[in-house]
Amino acid sequence: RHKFWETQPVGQFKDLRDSTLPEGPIEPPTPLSEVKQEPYNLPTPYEWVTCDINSEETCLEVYNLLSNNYVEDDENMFRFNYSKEFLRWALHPPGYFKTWHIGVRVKTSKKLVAFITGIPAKIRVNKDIVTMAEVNFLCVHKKLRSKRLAPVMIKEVTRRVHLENIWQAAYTAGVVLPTPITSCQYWHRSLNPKKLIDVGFSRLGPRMTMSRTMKLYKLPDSPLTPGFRKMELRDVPSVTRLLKAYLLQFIVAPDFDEIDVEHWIVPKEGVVDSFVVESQETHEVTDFCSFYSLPSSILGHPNHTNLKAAYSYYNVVTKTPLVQLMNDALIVAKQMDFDVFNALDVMHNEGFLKELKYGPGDGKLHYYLYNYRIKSMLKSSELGLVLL
Ligand code: YNC
Ligand code: MG
Repeated sequence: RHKFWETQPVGQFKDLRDSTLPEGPIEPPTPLSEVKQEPYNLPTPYEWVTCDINSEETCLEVYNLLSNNYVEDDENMFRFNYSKEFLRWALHPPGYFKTWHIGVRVKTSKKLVAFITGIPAKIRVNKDIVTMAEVNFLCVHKKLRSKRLAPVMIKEVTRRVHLENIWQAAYTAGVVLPTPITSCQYWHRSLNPKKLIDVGFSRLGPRMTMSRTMKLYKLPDSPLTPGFRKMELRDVPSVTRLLKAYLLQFIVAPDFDEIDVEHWIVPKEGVVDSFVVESQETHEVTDFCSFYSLPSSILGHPNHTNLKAAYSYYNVVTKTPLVQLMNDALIVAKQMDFDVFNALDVMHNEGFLKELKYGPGDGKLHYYLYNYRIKSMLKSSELGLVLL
């Protein structure tokens, strides 16, 4: 059934009921001298390249490949449209390896036709902190699909991860592979219901008119929580403390330090936004919320070409009710002209989704670990990890 994945050190479907298998690495690391020194072979028309995302020209080529060939919904109405600034942010975290940004070009024309990336991350699984690669942006040009190029790309990124003495990875996919550590669902909160209905993202509910729908999703003009403000660089220590303490309760979660928080959480215009609640009395930061900006292209619509979507990232409360904080997140996202606010049912998100009028999406997002077995599948609420 899975000619490639059956050969890889991942949890296999046949082992799912076997609770005697130990938690931890499936295969031990091999000595670095035994890691293959040359790249895997590609079909002769193609060559490997390392993509320098700092180069404006290369970044544009990657952007163009993804914006035309990356993930679409099941009905092919929308396609992710990651911005160049977003790609630079996503691929340049602290300690990144430029060799993990891998392209495939046509030898003769130099056209970029495939891409895959890894970035390093410390991920805690139960009590163990494991250095992993987060693998993302696997993309093969539409005209080169179903030629078994993807397994070669995955083997090559694996080889380059091994060369850095890293032996585990985390990744997500919309498809079921051997075997998910958890399967999550996206929920969607309309901010601009008229446009969402016009473009076919959502439908008018039964016995609902457009004006009733617009009233249903109406939000205040500005946030309601006293002390709610945009996060600043000076908030990094307190946000890191809040986030570290919060993430400890999940079975799989990143292990963030201040350097990571400065990269991943501090607002970056058009890419990631974060807000804190500062106590009016003590001036301590007691809560924060964050979301990233990932628009989708609207395929074949006469009037609309782009859907502005915000994605819930990491949110932590210690004083403000979670529903109130996430309502303020909706309010500022609406002010910023987002059309929809999306959230997975991970962490404590189930505590605000229904209350704040999110509706369930179709399709699932499956989370995977490479070369790391866990004892049993997690509930989505036991997962503390959001991948971009
Ligand atoms: C996928 N999304 O099952 P079997 S997510 C992993 N992730 O293998 P071919 C995938 N594997 O089943 P195509 C996959 N999709 O025979 C398919 N596969 O064992 C497997 N789409 O290869 C599939 N981006 O080349 C099968 O398929 C084999 O030409 C078939 O290419 C696939 O980034 C793809 O959805 C996805 O661009 C590139 O369809 C193509 O169809 C495409 O014949 C649109 O491949 C964009 C899209 C995927 C987004 C993502 C995470 C990727 C994780 C990869 C695994 C990383 C493992 C860890 C490595 C480091 C390890 C260390 C240490
Ligand atoms: Mg292929």
